Parts: sequence; C-alpha cells; structure tokens
Amino acid sequence: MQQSSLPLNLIREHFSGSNCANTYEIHGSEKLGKGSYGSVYLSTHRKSRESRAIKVMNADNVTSYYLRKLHTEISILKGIDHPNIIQLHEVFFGRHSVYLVMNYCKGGELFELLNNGKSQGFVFREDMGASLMLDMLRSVHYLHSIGIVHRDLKLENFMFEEKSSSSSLILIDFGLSRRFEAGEKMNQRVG
Ligand code: PIT
Repeated sequence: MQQSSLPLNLIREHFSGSNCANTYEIHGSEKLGKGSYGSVYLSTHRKSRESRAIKVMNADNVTSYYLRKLHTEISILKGIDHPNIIQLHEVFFGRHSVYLVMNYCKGGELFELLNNGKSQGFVFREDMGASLMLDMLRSVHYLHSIGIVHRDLKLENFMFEEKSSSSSLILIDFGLSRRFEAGEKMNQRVG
C-alpha cells in the first residue's frame, strides 16, 4: 500500500475555511486566468494589503481519487522553492473548500502576450526570447532535479511575475504533476 505525508516546512496550514475569509479578501469577480486549474481569484491580504492569487478547490462530496490528487498537488507545491515557480504561502482546509494562497503574478500569461502582442505592435527580440526560454528551462530542470514531472507544460502555464518586459516567468498549475523515481518509464497520456 502506498503512503504519503505532507512535508514539514514553513507553509502554514489552517484547518478552518472561515479563517481564509478573515485573513484575505477574495475578489470573486476577478478570476485570474482560465486554465485547467479552475478558479484562481485575485485576493488581498487584509492586514498588509498585499495582493495574492487564491485557488479555491471544491472539497465537498468528492471522490477519494480527487482527494488524493488534491493531496499530491499540495504536497508537491509545499516542497517547491524556486524563483521561476509559483510559491505557495498558506493553505486553508475548510468544510467545503480548500484554499491555496499563492503569489500574484501581475504580468499575465505568456500565452496572452504571444497571442495579442502582435496586434499591439509588440516585437519579440531574440534576446528576450532567449531569456524567456532560460526561465522556462530553469523551472523544468529544477522540478526534474527534485523528482517531479509537471506534465502540463504550455504557454498558458507560464505567467509573468511583473508587468515589465524584463519580468521573470513563473510556472503554475501543478494539478497534473507527480513524483517520479530515477529511471522510471512514464507512458500515460495527460494534459
Ligand atoms: C494565475 C495568477 C497567479 C497564480 C496562478 C494563476 C496560479 C495558479 C496555480 C494553479 C495550480 C497550482 C499552482 C498554481 O497547482 O498569480 O492566473 O493548480
């Protein structure tokens, strides 16, 4: 039988959903992105007024398969520490929902920039492309070095940390990620 446990680190876990609403104001009308990851909302930390992205996941009447996937996602996010990968700050386990509090990437999706940039007169210089590739490769190299495969790498899952054109890229969405053993062959189609 497989067993797992959440790693011990500095990410706070709260076993009450109402705590989340007390600590953060979730802007329900400001959905960030529209990925496979469901609902991520722009939020404000009530005390510091800092912006955060909060992913709200349903935990009501869910299957054990879904719960296990949720557990894997949280456990993987808790173990990640890299400048080009989304940072998890804290988790709230409510009666009906689980809330993942993450960094807010102000610059939007790489996909949006490539899709809309042309019509807005945006010209992609080779040095910028090279720097973006480096950010992407760094994030994936880091994950593989700690035994994690993302399994949903695509333009939509790279966000700009800042609004500036020199902003770093940040990899998001670990909903399909899993751990792997060195030498393990993987042939399942996902994403
Ligand atoms: C946004 C903006 C932002 C963060 C995110 C999305 C994060 C999404 C995300 C989703 C996951 C996951 C990790 C991060 O495991 O600042 O549009 O399913």
